Amino acid sequence: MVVAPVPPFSRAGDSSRANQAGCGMPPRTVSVYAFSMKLYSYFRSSASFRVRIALELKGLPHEYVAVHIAKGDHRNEPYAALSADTLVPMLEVDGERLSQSMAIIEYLDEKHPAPALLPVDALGRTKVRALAQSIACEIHPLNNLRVLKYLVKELKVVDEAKNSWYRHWCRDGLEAFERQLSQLPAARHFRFCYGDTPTLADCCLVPQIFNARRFDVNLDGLPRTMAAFEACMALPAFQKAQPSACPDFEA
Ligand SMILES: N[C@@H](CCC(=O)N[C@@H](CS)C(=O)NCC(=O)O)C(=O)O
Repeated sequence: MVVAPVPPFSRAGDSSRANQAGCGMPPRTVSVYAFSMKLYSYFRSSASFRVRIALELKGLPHEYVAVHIAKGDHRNEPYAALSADTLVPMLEVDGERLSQSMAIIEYLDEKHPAPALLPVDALGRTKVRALAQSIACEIHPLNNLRVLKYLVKELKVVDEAKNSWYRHWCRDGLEAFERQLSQLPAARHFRFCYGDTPTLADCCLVPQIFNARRFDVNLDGLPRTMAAFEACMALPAFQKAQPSACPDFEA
């Protein structure tokens, strides 16, 4: 099946590990496969980046559908007719449309258990979810696009003040994240946020550090956090999921 691009979505083919490793489909080509999963994403969206990481870690083929949220395409048809919350990411799978990155990742983890993104024990799962939520529920909601736009457009905040807001809440949240990591009993032996394999917590951490760098947030004095970030970025799955590897990437 040939899938033609439908404006304003750009369908960019499969960005999965399976495709990039073997089938030789370069980015920006039209897909010739019918994928059972379709990810609506924006290269710079950190919530989408979380799901891209999970899909890559699990090697799940999917079609990438770009939604240009900076241009407002998420609030207009055709995306607005598909997505209830008009946010990215959205994953279409088995005729269902799934929203909320962490719910999507947990769904993928249940349906495709290997490699596991949550520990086998209840305590471990709680710790990993707490780390993930420190990013996704504490930092990200204060700093996402619509909040920053509201500060500037409605509250008439100047750009520098908006950036200070971003840096303040991001740094504050990452310091809390670092304290959480340092309180884990076995933390000093962990390669990633929690253990020797990436978890949901790493899926959330890495995109947040990308955003922090984009906004010039001071990342000094966060040794465990940054060690986990570096360990993740040494893995091909994280490299393939990063914004610059996305078909809709803009420099
Ligand atoms: N909690 C949601 C957050 C989704 C979200 O806010 N996505 C951002 C991109 S990272 C978005 O679509 N922003 C559009 C806007 O703020 O208008 C999740 O984890 O999926």
